[in-house]
Amino acid sequence: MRVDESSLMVQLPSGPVEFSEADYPQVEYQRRQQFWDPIRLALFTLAIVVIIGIAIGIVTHFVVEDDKSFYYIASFQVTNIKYKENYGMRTSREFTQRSHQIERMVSPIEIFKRTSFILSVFCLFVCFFLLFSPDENGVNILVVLMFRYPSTGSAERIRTKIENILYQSLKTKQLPLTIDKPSLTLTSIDSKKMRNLLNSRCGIRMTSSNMPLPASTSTERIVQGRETAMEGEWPWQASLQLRDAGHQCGASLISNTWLLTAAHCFRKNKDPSQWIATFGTTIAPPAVQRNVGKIILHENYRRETNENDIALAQLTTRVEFSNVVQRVCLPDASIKLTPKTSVFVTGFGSIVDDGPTQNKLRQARVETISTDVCNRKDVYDGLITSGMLCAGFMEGKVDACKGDSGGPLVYDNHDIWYLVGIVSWGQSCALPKKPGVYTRVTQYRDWIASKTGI
Ligand code: 4AZ
Repeated sequence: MRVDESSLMVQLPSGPVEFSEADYPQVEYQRRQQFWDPIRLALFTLAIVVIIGIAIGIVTHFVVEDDKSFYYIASFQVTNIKYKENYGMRTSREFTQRSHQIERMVSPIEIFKRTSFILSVFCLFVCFFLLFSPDENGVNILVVLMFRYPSTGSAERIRTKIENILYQSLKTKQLPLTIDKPSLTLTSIDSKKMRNLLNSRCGIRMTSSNMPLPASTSTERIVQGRETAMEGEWPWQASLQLRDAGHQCGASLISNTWLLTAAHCFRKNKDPSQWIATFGTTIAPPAVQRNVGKIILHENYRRETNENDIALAQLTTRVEFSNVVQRVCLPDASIKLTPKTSVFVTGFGSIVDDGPTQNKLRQARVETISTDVCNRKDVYDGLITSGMLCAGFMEGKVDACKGDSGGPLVYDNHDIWYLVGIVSWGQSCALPKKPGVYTRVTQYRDWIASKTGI
């Protein structure tokens, strides 16, 4: 119903008028009635309903994961760089530097900064670099893109939309690499192919919904620690167990059949049939269990000096890579970590000197210590050889301990994790000026390749 405003007005006589106080409430009441006429009321209610609807929609979008995942391979040519042989080697410096540059260029934040912000609210997007190949005009590049999008709309429409956004975004001239725009293509792939592609890489951590796990910031300890690792946080960690005596050592998965560990773990028993390997964040129950078929100790392992404390164990059947079981990358023989680099050690070892094995996996952030410092008279007095690496803190407190032996010391290079050390020895645990000593993996890169082909 429409109400004529003039009929609601108070008719005032001309000239000065004295109002009694009692007149005011009536005028106010009439004005309020005039504002809340039924149409306005209906519109206002509608607006409130719409706002609540949108709010519920957004909350549901982020809280209830009913989004669909869409996977694509983007292929394009870069014309201002030449192909280098090292681009074929995933752990080379050239490969990692270029791939991070490309990942940054097509990263969601950069793309949405350059194009449509609204899309970033409605779709979660992950990309990772996949492959370089030589091209007559430069280098051909493959990037895998993963989107989570509300499940409405056809896959082809979404593909076209994303292709357009990518195309628009790569048009800008400020990019460090010159992209031949017409060469850009986006191909849909299914989740099985996506999983195979994800698993073709090493040192990657994923959540259960295939999103990258954020970098570890925790500084918890193995010794004296309280906090435990999250599922999928250290997916290369294995527990080596003797059938009749349980957990003995840690180990790192470096392929779907090979574990890298410490030679001293097999001092008591070298018979592979007596050993099993488990994966997952708890020893019992394990996420995955395998028998050991072969044990290879370093030929020059010396128990008196702890030199060449490295060994390989081969599983009888391969493991299926997943979000909780994944291989770690082996570093290039040439990489050097500067002193005080942050690294992580993980294991099921004791949390106090001579304490029991832990059922839950623990982690500790430690820092690399130079061999010169570690060999000082007041530290290890010359016992550290070129195949060893010290990590921990001079004040002690954070360290690996008994039962962590053979386990990984890893380094995070732009969310790709590299095995830089194997827990080897140390004087007691977490004492001041007695940091953990690790087998320096880079020193044994060729030995590993000669035994496994990795
Ligand atoms: C061990 O006995 C052991 N604090 C491992 C690591 C360290 C000490 C002892 C380092 O297995």
